Amino acid sequence: STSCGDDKKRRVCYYYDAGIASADYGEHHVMVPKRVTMAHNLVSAYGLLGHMRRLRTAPATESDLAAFHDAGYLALLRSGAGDADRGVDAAGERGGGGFDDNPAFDGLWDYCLRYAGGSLAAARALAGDSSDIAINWSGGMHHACAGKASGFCYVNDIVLAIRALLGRFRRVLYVDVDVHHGDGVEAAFAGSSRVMTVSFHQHGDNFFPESGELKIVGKGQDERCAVVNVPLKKGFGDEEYHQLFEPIMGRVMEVFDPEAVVMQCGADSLDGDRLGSLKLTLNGHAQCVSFLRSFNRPLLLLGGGGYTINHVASCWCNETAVAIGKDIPNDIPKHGFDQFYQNHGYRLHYTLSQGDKNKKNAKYVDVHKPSIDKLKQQVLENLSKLKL
Ligand code: ZL4
Ligand code: CA
Ligand code: ZN
Repeated sequence: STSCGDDKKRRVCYYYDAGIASADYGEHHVMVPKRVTMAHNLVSAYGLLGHMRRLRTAPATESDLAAFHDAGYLALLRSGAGDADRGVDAAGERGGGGFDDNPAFDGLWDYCLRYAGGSLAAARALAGDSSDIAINWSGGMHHACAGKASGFCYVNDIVLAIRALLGRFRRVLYVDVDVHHGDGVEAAFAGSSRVMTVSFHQHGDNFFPESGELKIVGKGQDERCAVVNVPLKKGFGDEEYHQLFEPIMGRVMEVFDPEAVVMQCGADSLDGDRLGSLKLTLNGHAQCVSFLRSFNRPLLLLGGGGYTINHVASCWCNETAVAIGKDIPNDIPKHGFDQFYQNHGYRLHYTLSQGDKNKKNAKYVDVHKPSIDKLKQQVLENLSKLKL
């Protein structure tokens, strides 16, 4: 069970659209939208639905998406749906780096409208003050740009949600714990002093998308640019992560003092992820949520990456419980999807045996551990120089 920062209850609303599960990136693709259904089934099996207001399923409209995306790109996305031979990168450009990352598949347009609709409905619930915390685990697609798909993301629901929040709140903080750099959201708000973006991510060895290095503020950079990046090394686990997360986010809350917080809870920063090489436990990941929750500002929780799908489902179910402020038992209740958790003895909090990859990454951590304090100091110093 996870400590919840404080015992005060929150009004939580929750978005789930069963139509998301039918989205299929292709047989061998690593992104599996059905993981959101698995998370939902766990949430339901643990009896958490009774503690939240369920948001009405409401796909976004094309004009909702046009608040950020180029009309030409949206037309391509809409028409490209169902044409499996065509990628939707760089306005239809063929080949190139990300072609297989972002396939055009049957029902793609509908999928985009549904996950974006969830993040918009959740943002509107916070803006209308009907909830303290709003959840959409199918959102969090942080790489999508105004005119192109990137990194499995076609429509940037996060940018749309933040824009909706800006109609009501003066300053919105974005925090991204996905193992990848939140480049699309950062780029969308880099010129705005009303939105600060913070991303923690694995960095180095050409890890996608390669951006998000630590920036030294004041050296040719725009000092008003409220961008914070915390590049991490392979193998970093709970201890290394939280040596950075709490001090940095504590200072961010002080200096930026946001009226609302949007958190991308990508579960690919967990130990044993198929793509990421960080080693957060379920509790280490959830501690990020409970820490931000403890500041008691309107909080939007979104999904994101996560490629070992039973870990993803466990993670987001656990974080739904954290949002509500309810402890749940480690033994997974019997339900239709429980065979997925058999390899972990039907336990939510899984432990992994030390594989080869883990041993290699452990050596990496030893080399980089001494530099964590220096990284922290640099980020804190940058924060003190920001002119907001
Ligand atoms: C796959 O097996 O690093 C896609 C993607 C499809 C199926 C069959 C095709 C095989 C791993 C990844 C060839 C695919 C080659 N299939 C894809 C530079 C790359 C060029 C494209 O969590 N190839 C690009 C994107 C990253 C690259 C990560 C994270 C999203 C998020 C938020 C996006 N792209 C190399 C890869 C597979 C695949 C297996 C893959 N792609 C792993 N990392 C990437 O931040 C949701
Ligand atoms: Ca990140
Ligand atoms: Zn990711």
